[in-house]
Amino acid sequence: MKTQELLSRLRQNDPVALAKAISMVENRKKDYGKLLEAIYPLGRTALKIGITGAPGSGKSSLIEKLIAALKVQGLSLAVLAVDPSSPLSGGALLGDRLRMIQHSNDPNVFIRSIANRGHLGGLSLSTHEIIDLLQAAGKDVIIIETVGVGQSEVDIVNVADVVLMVLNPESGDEIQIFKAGIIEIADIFVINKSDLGGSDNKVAEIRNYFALSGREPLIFPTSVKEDRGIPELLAGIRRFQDQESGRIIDKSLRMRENYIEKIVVERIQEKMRRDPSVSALIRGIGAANPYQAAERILELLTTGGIHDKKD
Ligand SMILES: Nc1nc2c(ncn2[C@@H]2O[C@H](COP(=O)(O)OP(=O)(O)O)[C@@H](O)[C@H]2O)c(=O)[nH]1
Ligand SMILES: [Mg+2]
Repeated sequence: MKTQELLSRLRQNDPVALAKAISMVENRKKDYGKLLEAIYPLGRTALKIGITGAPGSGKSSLIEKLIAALKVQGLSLAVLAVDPSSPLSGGALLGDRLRMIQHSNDPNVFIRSIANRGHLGGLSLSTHEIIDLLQAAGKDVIIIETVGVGQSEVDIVNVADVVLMVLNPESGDEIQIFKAGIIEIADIFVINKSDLGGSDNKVAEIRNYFALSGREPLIFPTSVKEDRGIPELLAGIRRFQDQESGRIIDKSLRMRENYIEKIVVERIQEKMRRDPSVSALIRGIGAANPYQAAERILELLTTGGIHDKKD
């Protein structure tokens, strides 16, 4: 498929073209950059919902319920499951729950697991790019599930309009998330597994945390097991989207800044890898003095002295 044809099929929300475009971008295949450039300007953007929380808290189970509820509204949906890549396989694991939906072969729900090769410890650049491709395809809602550990959890704010943090009534995660300040990135708290009892305590704990700052946190108890609280949560997300629309626009400007920075860093790294004078510098003075070598490389960069081998 030629890039032009791929693009026009992508714009028609063709799942085969979408999958192909994503692979092309993930694997840095020839013309991937042209394809990404050509999808702009994006006609309209999707609501991007980030879902974070400890493994086992019920993120994938909740997503399955949210999808079922959004699907009946006739919306086109996508789910990205961001997994820390295994150093052995370099691949990503898709949660069982999501695998089930994927196998249901629903054309209105696009599900993709993406390995997080980690860009400066955060979400990899391709996560941003895949979200762009999904938006070009006209998805209405994109849900991004991150494994609730490490930097990808914090970086979710750079791709999501609204961040949900999933907690459980009995979990002791709070101490950790309070301490690490991760709690601050959440727009909405979901106390899932409320069927286990004790969710009131958890709600109080979160309210307490924010009492001093005067922030009124949005908290929704849910139970996937007993199918409770999902419509309320969805309404809460929509309300947040309406009431915070100004903040969401501000935030998307900052997200764009973060995205551009990631693109620039990647392009610089690519150029450095391809320039023989850089490796000569590294092997030469770099062995004796890494700081001097770095300065010289920066000099080459700023004076346009770095050249691709191909040039
Ligand atoms: N009791 C109870 N179990 C739940 C609920 N939601 C999810 N689970 C279970 O919790 C486990 C982890 O769920 P999963 O969605 O894979 O969690 P994730 O790792 O956060 O994506 C599964 O065994 C689910 O069946 C709930 O509301 N109540
Ligand atoms: Mg999961």
